[in-house]
Amino acid sequence: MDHAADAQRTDLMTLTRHVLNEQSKHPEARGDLTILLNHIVLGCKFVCSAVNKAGLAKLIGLAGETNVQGEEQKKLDVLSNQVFVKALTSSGRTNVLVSEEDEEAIFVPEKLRGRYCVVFDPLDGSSNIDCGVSIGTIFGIYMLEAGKAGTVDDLLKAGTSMVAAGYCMYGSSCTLVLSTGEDVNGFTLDPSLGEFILTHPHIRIPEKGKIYSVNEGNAKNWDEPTTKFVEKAKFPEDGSSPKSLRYIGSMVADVHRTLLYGGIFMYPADKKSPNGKLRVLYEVFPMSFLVEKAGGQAFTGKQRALELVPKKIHERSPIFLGSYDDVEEVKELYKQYGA
Ligand code: AFP
Repeated sequence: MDHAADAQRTDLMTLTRHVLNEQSKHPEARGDLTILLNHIVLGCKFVCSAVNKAGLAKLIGLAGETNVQGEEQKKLDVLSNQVFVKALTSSGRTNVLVSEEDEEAIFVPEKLRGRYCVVFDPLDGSSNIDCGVSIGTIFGIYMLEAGKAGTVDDLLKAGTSMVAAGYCMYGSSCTLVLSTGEDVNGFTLDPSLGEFILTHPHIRIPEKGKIYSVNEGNAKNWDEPTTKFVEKAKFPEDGSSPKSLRYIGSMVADVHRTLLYGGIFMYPADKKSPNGKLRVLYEVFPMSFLVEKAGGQAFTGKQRALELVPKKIHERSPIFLGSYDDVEEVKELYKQYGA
């Protein structure tokens, strides 16, 4: 990035301006998605500010509750969830919400109801909060038929029916990556303006990468295709250079790097967790949507990730996503081992 040139720029493409431009390509659009996205952006700005102040404000620490997955909830998880639920509900554009932090789906009161359903993880990677590692918010958006009161079944659909998805990473800078169905664009929060500015237009994931990203501590329980893929990454049979291993343990940060630099991120099934760890609705689907829109692939070990139809709102699935050729190699291995 040319910082000197950036400082001179006067024509800033803000996220709102970008979304309005996208909206103008659809004359039938009434601006509802734009309004909804503005409320999501507000939630992201609030959480970004809370994450930055967490150490000072003594927000770090256990809230003394556990979430539906039996994991310890941190205060920031609780706060972020409340912020997003309120921001989404008050937008007047949402209908059914599913949050990682709430066991049951949330049905928006009739007077505030709109056409969109939102699935989200308000603060993913929260076990990294205490050591200042990047964490993030992940979201996916579905649209209901006009006038319909939504049900949970409206969300138990293939990921291909999502209309938009994105994430916001709270890292050394606050970056929001969004796709409303066409391309993928990245925006960085300018704290002095309080605006997300387009800094990564038309993100395309390199066709093949030099990085693999996985929790290798689980290797003893992996299936054969995963084991073989990682072995080939370290000891290539074709004389090429070995791949580098990078694993943060925070999906938003690992996927963000994968989108920009290429490579593969995986959370495979293993003997202890046959469905992997990551949740379909608010981790696997939104990230798979973004990776596909950026030219990559996302595979569960059995099928294209976005074609999976979850049976429960908090269902988990194994996931391999990233550069097209790297995921293709995983698919070949699953074919070969008949797994
Ligand atoms: P936490 O929210 O409990 O930190 O989990 C983060 C996460 O859901 C996802 O962001 C990571 O990719 C993955 O779990 C890391 O899992 P492992 O710690 O098992 O590698």
